[in-house]
Amino acid sequence: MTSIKSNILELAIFGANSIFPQQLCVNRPNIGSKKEYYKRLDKMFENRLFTNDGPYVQELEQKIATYLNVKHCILTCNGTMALQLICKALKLKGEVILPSFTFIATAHALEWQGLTPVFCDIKAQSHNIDPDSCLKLINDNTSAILGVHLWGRGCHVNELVTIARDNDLKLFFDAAHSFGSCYKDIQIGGFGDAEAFSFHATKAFNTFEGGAVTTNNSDLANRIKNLRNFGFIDYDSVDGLGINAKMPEVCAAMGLTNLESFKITVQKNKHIFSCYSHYMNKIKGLTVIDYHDKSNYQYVVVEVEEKKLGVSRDELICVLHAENIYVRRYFYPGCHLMEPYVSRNVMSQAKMLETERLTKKILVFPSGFDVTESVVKKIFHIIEKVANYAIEVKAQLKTFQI
Ligand code: T4K
Repeated sequence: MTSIKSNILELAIFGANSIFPQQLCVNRPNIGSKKEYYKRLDKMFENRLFTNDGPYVQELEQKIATYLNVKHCILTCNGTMALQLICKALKLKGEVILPSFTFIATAHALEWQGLTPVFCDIKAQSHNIDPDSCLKLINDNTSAILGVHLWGRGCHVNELVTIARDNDLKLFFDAAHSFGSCYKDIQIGGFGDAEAFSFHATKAFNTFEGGAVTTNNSDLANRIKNLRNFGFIDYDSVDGLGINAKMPEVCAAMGLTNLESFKITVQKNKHIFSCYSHYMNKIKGLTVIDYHDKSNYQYVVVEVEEKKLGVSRDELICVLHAENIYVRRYFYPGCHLMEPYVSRNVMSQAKMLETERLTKKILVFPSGFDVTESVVKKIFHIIEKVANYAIEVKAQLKTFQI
């Protein structure tokens, strides 16, 4: 009894100090060589070219297109805008089908373009859009399918290509998580009509804030380039309703710098991912979601089985947050259960059985350069204690406020 007590008393929910003095976060930004970055900034200050398709933007576009093996890369101010530019350039109307299990920006981008997001379910194993669920939602108002390569795992591209072709629909992808990832050994970036990347600070490859549209369609690329810059087609003529979606030079300079160290970032991510897999999969009730294709390994996603672990996903979050381990329950509760969509009774459109099951089980763990094998080991020991003393932990959490 004494050893049981001393063991659980080491947990912060029982009053001990948090195991980590500072918050350990999901996806801390990766930073390449600061020296190289500052050199680029010095040059930018000398040139006084800060934005509007500057030299760093052009250089980064060309380097990304080469790296992703796609004809065109158009950099944008963020991933949400990249999605919106694709919608506008493809002249989409009416309804667009997308998975509910995604970051809310995927749906909001459609809504901002006056389109109606229609949510479909996902496949349990892949966490990605279920083509059968998608097929059932197609009607005369549907203009496109928007697949999401969640966690940097390619979604069911081949099946979606067939559905889009057979139903005369546009097909595009939210590749926000997927820079450097593959679908069936092919680099993500050239699938469908276009793909949208996010280069937000939390992504494997970041430009502080930023994003890109990639496509093999030259006409579409031209239209997107013009739309990104207010609709200007030359020095002073405008041919349509454009917007300001440009990436500034400071961000492109960060992108060029981070691209140089991207290989190291992925190696480091892969190492940390394998540490998590090694330790967490030892705990009954935790399963680390594996990557089958080449990936950037940015997201460490774990499914929590309450019956086997002894505590629920949300109880585990309370314990870990008290220890300064800031796990996240991305993308709870699913877009269809968030405003403005939940008030529209979109639930009648499709059953979201897998989405709703998964959003109650998922935990994303801290990753990035703060996380080392010894950090993962410490996290493992905390969860091991939780599993071993689940009854005591549950009882304590009833009185505990975070
Ligand atoms: N589609 C999908 C599937 C997406 O996941 C996203 C964005 C988009 C589209 C839209 O792309 P963008 O328009 O954002 O380019 C974050 C990001 O803001 C968001 O970009 C990302 N997905 C989403 C999955 O995660 P939050 O609300 O979780 O961010 P926040 O501020 O809580 O940051 C997460 C953790 O990262 C924190 O615990 C601390 C750490 N962090 C964050 C920032 C910004 C840092 O350590 N340093 C930082 O500078 O949304």
